[in-house]
Amino acid sequence: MDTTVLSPKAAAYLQLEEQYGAHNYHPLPVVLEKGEGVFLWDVDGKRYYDFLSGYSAVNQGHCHPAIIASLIDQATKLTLTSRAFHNNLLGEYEQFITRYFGYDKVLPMNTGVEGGETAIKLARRWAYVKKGVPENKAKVIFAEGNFWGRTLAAISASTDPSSYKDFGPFMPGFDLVPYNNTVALEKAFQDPNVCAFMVEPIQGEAGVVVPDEGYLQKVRELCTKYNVLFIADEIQTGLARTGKMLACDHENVRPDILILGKALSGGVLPVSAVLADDFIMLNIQPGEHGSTYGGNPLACAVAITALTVLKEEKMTENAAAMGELLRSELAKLQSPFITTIRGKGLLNAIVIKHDNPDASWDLCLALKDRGLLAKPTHGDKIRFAPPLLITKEQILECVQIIGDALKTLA
Ligand code: IF1
Repeated sequence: MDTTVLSPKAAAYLQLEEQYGAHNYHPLPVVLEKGEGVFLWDVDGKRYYDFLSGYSAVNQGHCHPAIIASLIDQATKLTLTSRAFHNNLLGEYEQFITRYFGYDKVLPMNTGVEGGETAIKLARRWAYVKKGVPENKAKVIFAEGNFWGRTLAAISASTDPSSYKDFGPFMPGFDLVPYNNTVALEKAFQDPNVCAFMVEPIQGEAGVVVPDEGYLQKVRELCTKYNVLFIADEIQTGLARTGKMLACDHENVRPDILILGKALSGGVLPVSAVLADDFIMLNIQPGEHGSTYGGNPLACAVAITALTVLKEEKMTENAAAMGELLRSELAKLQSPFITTIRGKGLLNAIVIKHDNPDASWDLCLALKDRGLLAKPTHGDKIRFAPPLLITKEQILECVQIIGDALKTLA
């Protein structure tokens, strides 16, 4: 039950969206107009801690000054050339990001889902050109519970009816195995036409599902053994979010194809990237893939700074430390309504147990009233993922807010 009383100013904004916008979301009843670091302000000047970070697109904090400075500086010079012509930013960015992550090449795109589509096209092309899979027979394996976007290919891999129902027919050549299950994965790899396994190192949308220690190492071993490309979707887990630069780094595994997005621009504009070595990347010839905005100079300038500040401001280390603190302080609450606290670094979720099916939503409303913004995922899970520059004092204040809000569920 939504107990929110919106100010007339805020209500007017919601009315505009109700009347003129598609109803493809059900946002929390709050209207924001300013963001800085870990904080957001609504149109009435109320301040909130952001515990969603734009679904991990704002790892560096809202409107990070260095990222905004790069945006403004480049915006006054050149924003888009298309790839019909060269520009003075793309090559520098490509060198920067490939050295940063240790791959031969990068294919720059815009949204995360475009990164996923690009990775699958690269894998299929490699299958036909290098692995010898018969044309149109390449298969890609995904894990149940995956989420990699909203395109027809992405929802073709989905096991969530709210993503795929009544959007068929679906993409052929996709198969599913249970997440965190390498026995089922090895069984799927018996098919010689399998060219890739695309997987999130931690499943975000599914509710921050952390696989067993050693899962990623076993995935790496099996992909190598059966000549299957390991595609890591690090769009949500990458870029310091889980307390390592990449979530794959927790197990020291190197995917064959790495997909990045979201915080690659620090939440400033859509920037995604697909990284791979030459034996995969060079199977696509000029004119066979691309996008209008892919690799635009504005995105290149912003992404270089977004990546730089992650290291300069030691956000990986802070995410690891603050994540430990958050989980341990949440556990100390000993709330009867929390059954599980899970996550790595500052990608966390709690699982709520309550007779009221709207308890998670009601808790998020109570958190909002107390100055903290979070949103449920899949009913009973609430993601807690603040920007990675959050301090110890702020974590402790937020746990206080969470503890106070939990009492309203009694
Ligand atoms: C929405 C979810 C999160 C992603 C992973 C690829 C993409 C995403 C692991 C595609 C995008 C976004 C999409 C957004 C909400 C958010 C989300 F709830 F939908 F699933 F984070 F968990 N791989 N996730 O998480 O990237 O094309 O959106 O740039 O669609 O509501 P995109």
